[in-house]
Amino acid sequence: PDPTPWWREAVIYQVYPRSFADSNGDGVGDIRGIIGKLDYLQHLGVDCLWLSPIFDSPNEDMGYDVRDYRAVMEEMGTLDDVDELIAECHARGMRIILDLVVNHTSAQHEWFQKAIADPDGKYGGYYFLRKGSPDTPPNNWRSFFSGPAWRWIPEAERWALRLFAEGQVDLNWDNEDVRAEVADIVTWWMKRGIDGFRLDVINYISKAPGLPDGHPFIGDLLEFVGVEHYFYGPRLHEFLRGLRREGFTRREAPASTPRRRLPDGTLGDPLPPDMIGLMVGETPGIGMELGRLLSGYGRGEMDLIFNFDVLDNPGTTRWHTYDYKLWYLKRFYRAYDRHLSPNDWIAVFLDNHDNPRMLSKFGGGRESDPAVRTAIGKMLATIQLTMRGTPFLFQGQELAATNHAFEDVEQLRDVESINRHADLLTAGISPSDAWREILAGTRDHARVPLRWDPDGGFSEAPAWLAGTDTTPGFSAAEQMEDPDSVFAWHRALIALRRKFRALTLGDLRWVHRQKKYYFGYQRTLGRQRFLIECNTSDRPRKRPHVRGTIVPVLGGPRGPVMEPWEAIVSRIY
Ligand code: ISL
Ligand code: CA
Repeated sequence: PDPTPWWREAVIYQVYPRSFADSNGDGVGDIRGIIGKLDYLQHLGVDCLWLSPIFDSPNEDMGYDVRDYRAVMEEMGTLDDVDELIAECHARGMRIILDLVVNHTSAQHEWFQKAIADPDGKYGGYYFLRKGSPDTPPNNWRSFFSGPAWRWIPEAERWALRLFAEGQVDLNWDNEDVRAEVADIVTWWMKRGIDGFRLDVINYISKAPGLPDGHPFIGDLLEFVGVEHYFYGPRLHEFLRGLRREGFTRREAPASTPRRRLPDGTLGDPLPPDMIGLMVGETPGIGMELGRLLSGYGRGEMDLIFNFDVLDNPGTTRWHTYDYKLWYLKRFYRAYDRHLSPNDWIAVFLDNHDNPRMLSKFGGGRESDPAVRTAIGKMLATIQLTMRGTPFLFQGQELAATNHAFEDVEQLRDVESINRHADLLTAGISPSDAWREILAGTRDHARVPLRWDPDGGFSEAPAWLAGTDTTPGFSAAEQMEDPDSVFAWHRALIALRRKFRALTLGDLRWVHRQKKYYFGYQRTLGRQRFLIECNTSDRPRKRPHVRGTIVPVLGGPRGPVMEPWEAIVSRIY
């Protein structure tokens, strides 16, 4: 049997359901919308979908505030729709994972309602409820979405910990009933056929005993006071191992399994079920070494983690206006490559629903020229889809989606942006400076509807979040027709990965790494050897010499000069 887990060779595609496709014309994306686009995703060639939250929620944070873990958000559809989606993915040889948000629940969750009705009863222990005076929170921790990390609940005369929005109350994982409930939710979905979960802010689940004050200096550096008491808490490893064992390990057969994909591109019989569901950790602030401890090979914890250090150059955050430098990306991956053992694996991502588009961060405005936009889109895709690790594409990357030119905070829907904007104004920042910061970093850039055809095509109604790109040529319909499109390039790269395992499992050797503009490496498996070359600069550059007979398989021809942002994948014989 092949000991390589499927997800090491997979391309995972993140769907933001609210903005993917609207099947019933209410302006909100839904499950049936996704089902209607599975042929598109199969054509692109991705192996697995990850859906951002679809569970019942009051949507204070767009589904990251769950009211019922076993029900589907009304505007997105029904459980039957989800069952059909799972079966339809599997029938196409694709897998599907969901988002599990269990650091906190919605304050409207039944558990929290019971907790505040009887703070000393069973459910009171599910959360962090503290007595005290309504003017003095129990400690100095700050929320990620502004204000203290505590919310006063008058009817219970208690403070409740909430690291995110007011309506997102933190679960107390020290309580074993909470851990059992979460394991149960996972088992329930795995039985329906889900292939795993992405675990939201999973490194925050273990809080330091006694919830001590955060050190103001550490808080200042990291922006959020208190974070050192929960970003890598004392029982984190124990909780993760428990969840893997109790929740993610199959004891019951799933409703369906994906069909095997045969080398010739056709589909075979359904695969036997994976014994353990995929565990992907969203782990803000965790860094390389702690990340290895949370997801290292054979450690019995998670399979993959997201390291967010990749998203911004040192000394900057997404709220700054600056041009992302790709030499940093190279340094980031090189460091990983040196640090990890061959069986350790990471998630390779550049975009997600919480960040501005990398194409715009790197482009710095130059991407308003369609030719530049295409070149940069292809170059970033080349790096992401041939780097060592499992690529996670975010919807729209395959269409070279860029940031949206929002004009006003009224156009935004994200609670983080809206709160932060208000805070900046309260702090006396000028309106234009406040808006510049929000426009640089707002999560809504990534959340505008996917552009299916030149006029939009997401919905017949006005979308819940407005913002359709109008540049000719970049809708899905146009990109699919065009053999030179960024979509076609993604498709070709994904097909190459499937054909040549050197591009997924092969080892990686950097080439001419001291050249700042040149992003070059070889991937080798046995006698299969590939060369990946990118010119990350906006000027033509001399192509460095590489030994061997080099035959381009994507891009090219391979001249002595590299065009600005040129990317080529070649075979070396
Ligand atoms: O945006 C952030 C704070 O400025 C990030 O720290 C972000 O909140 C963090 O990456 C956690 O994100 C995840 O959990 C949040 C949710 O809002 C995000 O959409 C989700 O990806 C709370 O559930
Ligand atoms: Ca809809």
